[in-house]
Amino acid sequence: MRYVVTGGAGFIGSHIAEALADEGHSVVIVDDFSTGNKENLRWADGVPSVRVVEGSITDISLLRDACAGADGVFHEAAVASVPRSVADPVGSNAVNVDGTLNVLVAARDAGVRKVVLASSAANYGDNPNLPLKETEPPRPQSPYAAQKVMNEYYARLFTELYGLETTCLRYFNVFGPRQDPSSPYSGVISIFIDRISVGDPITIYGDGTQTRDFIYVSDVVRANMRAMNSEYCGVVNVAGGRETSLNELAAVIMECTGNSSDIRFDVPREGDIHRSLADTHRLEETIGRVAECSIADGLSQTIAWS
Ligand code: UD2
Repeated sequence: MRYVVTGGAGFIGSHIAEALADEGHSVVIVDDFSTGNKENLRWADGVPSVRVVEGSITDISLLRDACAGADGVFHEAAVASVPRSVADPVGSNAVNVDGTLNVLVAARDAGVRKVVLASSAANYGDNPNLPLKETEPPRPQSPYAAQKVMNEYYARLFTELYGLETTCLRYFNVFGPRQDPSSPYSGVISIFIDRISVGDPITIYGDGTQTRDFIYVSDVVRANMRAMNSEYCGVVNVAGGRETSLNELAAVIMECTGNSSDIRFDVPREGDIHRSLADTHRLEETIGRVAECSIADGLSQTIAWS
């Protein structure tokens, strides 16, 4: 089979592309290398079944070329930052909404069977009805979340209007190798591992009782593969269905690294969600249970990579 992975040099996209190549598929990676990086593609060096197309999803002719002859598209490219979307709603909309529309049009016109799209738990906003079910009304609280909600509507429309199969995967807090720890808004696990590994202090915003539903990147890859092969079209949570507090997380990382770091507590971040937990019934019923990796095992593998 031939697959396109947009954002294929990014954290999640590069793992999907690598898994596809390992399974013997031919892969076209589309990435503008704005946040993706060439280091994430070292595994592709000299692999003839992988083609890298450098360019943006805002360029539809580039996407048409990439989608020619493809069976499926994994759409991971995005300006995946809430604070950047707040600072630049127009710029992030151009990539996250117009770019996604380009991906759907290019896939439709090339006769692609299915597009699996990266969506986000951000769509739920600060919703106290835990565990969060896909049937909850979206409550976007940032341009980024509004853009991801729009992606879900467009995906559904393309299925209804044009028969292009689509599944939108609402990722919760994904972690693992290749996640970049360099920004203050990087995933908390990448930041904590970066600091604790060298004994530097970590900062917990709030009292550390806030929870997240963390999922290891290989499990997210598994969800993508299964979604591509499933006939189900719609929105699906991708999460472990487990709540872990920041205090627990810091303790487990210290245990796994064998290091200890001072913990500084600071005021909660503006707009921070207190608890997050996914309902995973739809995931299990439509594409199967994917969270095979425990938090501790995922952390060990991430620490080994870092
Ligand atoms: C995640 C997504 C974000 C958006 C949001 C929707 C990531 C990296 N971000 O944000 O894109 O989809 O969900 O709800 O997946 N924290 C600390 N110390 C640090 C860094 C973070 O205490 O040095 C806290 C932070 O205040 C929050 C928790 O850790 O309570 C998780 O932070 P995050 O940035 O990893 O992810 P989140 O859930 O805020």
